[in-house]
Parts: sequence; C-alpha cells; structure tokens
Amino acid sequence: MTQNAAPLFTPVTIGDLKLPNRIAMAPLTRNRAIEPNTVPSPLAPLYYRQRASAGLIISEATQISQQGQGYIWTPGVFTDAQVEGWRKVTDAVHEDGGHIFVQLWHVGRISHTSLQPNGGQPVAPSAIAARTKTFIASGFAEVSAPRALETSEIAGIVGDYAHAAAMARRAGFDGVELHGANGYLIDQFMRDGSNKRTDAYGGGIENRLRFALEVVDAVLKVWPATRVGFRMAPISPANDISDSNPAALFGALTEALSKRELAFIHVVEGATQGDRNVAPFDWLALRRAFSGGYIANNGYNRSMAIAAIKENRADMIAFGRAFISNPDLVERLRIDAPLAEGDRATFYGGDAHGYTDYPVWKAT
Ligand code: 8OZ
Repeated sequence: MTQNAAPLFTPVTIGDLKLPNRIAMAPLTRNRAIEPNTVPSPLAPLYYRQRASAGLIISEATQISQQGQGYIWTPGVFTDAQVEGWRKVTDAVHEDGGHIFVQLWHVGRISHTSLQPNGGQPVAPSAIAARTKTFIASGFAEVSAPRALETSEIAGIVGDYAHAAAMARRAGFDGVELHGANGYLIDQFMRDGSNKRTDAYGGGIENRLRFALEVVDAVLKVWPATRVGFRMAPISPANDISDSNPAALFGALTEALSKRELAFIHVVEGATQGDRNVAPFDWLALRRAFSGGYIANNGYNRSMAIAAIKENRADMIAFGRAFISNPDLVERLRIDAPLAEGDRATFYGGDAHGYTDYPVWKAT
C-alpha cells in the first residue's frame, strides 16, 4: 500500500519564509558555467525553473572568488556578469512560485593551480594536501599542493564572503547557505585533521570555529539571520577530511549558530553521497541544540523522508541526485510515482543533455 505523503506537504516556516512543502533541492554541482568568467549557463534558468516546485532550492555550490574555485565550469557570484546570469535564474524560479538560496563556496585546498589566480597554489589552513582529485579542463587531476594562509590574509577571505553575499542579494536570491561541509575551506578550518595552525585560528575547538563564525558574522551584516543557513557534514570523510571529536566540534558550532538565530542548519547525515552509518552520530542532538530549522540530507528515500517529518526529526528533507533526473520530484513523491535514474555521464559538465531534458512523469 502506498504510504501517504501528507507529512511532506504540510507547510513549514524556515526563517521568515513560508514554504509549501518539506522537500528541499540539495546543492548539486553540474559544471555547466561558461568559462573563463564562470557565468551561470544560459540553460540554468530553465534547469532551476523546472525544479521550482521544491519547497526550497539550494543552488549548486558557487564560488565567492577566483581563489575559491576548485573545479572547472562551476559558477561564481562575485562579478557583475555572474550577478546578471543569476538574476535570470532567480527570476525564473520566482515566476514559478519557488524560493532559492545560493550556496556560497570556497574550496580551499581542493583546487588546482590551473584554476587559481595567476596559476598560484590553492590556499588552506595548513600546507597539507588532500588525497583526492578534482576535475580541470583536461579531465580528472590530483589536487595541487596547498600553501598555508598567513593570518593576515584571512580577513580578506572573510571579506570575499561578505562581497559575494551582497552580490547574491543583487542577483535576487532569497538567502544564502554557507557551504561548511564536504572538506572545503570552512570545513578545513573546523576539523583538526586539516587544521594544524598555531595562531588564533587553530588549536582548540573555539579557535578552529573562529573562521566559520567570522564568515557567518560578516554575512549577517549583509543578510538578516532569517535568510542565512549553514551546511555541515559532521562525520563525512569527503575530500579527505577528518576530526578527532566531531560530536564536540559540531555541537559547539551548532550552539554558536543557534545563538545567532540562523534560519537553518542543513546536515549531511553520514558520508556524503555514501553510507549514512559511516560512524555513530546523534543527529537529534544537533536538532535539539539549534533554534531554527533542521534540513536533513543524505540518502533519504520517500518512506524515510515521510517518517523523518512525521517523527519530527527534521523540518525539511533535501534530495540531491533524485532532483537531477526528476524535475518533478515533488509531484512524484506526492503520488508515489517511480523515479527516473540519472545518467552519471552527464552529471558533471556537458550541455542540455542530462541537464534540462529529463521529462516529467506521465502515467501511461
Ligand atoms: C561533486 C563534485 C564537485 C563538487 C560538494 C560541491 O561535494 C561539491 C561537489 C560535488 O559539496
């Protein structure tokens, strides 16, 4: 018997936004921006419009600066041309009644000299290379060895976040999500496997959270807290990241975000795109520690999502890959229609094929 999807279709307030359902579109890297200036693809307005029935869309990860880019063809939100491209996206989503936050991203050490300003080294809290790959013009490549940021450089990066946040307002986004997950710069500062600094940004938890919270506070000068969210992946090993005590670290982070009354935390439960049970973790403790909304992500199917909302373990459920191949995922979940499989070959890079040409469900 089909499980009733009604719990997913109760309205929810996130920050000050009243959203019609509990289904969020997770950030999805699709690598279709136009180089050399990483302007959103002319296809992006249609792609996002097709998915505007999501209660909330989080955009693909979007770099805040050239230094923040780590993969070819990912969009930025720091130049006028990028803002113009994004404006077409936000207009399209709003015309169809949706809401969209931009995900602000700095990759830190997950980058390659070919993408960095003047071909320089990627930057990181410490000069420790991640054992992982990125993709560049010529295909997959080992990430380049990073250099450790000087203490005096950090304020400039915080300023880049504030600048991108202001540009996001001009682009018509409804809010911003800070990408604090998956082993990128904010996560690199937070976790002790990648942060071996001896200045005020390294050492104990308070110091390792300093960069993340300076970024949050800078963005809060540009946006009200009701329009700012934070994505974290407390136990994910994605991009070779690790920490000796994730419960303490992410508990302290969540408390600090709660004090600032952010709109939501968006939590990758388990290994990103992988095992939800990669390590034990008390997700409910994070939910309880946080004053705003809890968006749960990672490997949820229809029945898991319904149960999580019914049992009040989350306010929204973010679906990632299912949204690539099912633009009408919201309707399919409602009527329990089968989900289309995505074509991996067109996930990252390419043209309209595998991007804007997935059909909506039709009963036969
Ligand atoms: C897949 C490929 C490249 C980047 C993430 C932004 O994991 C990403 C990403 C995902 O957060």
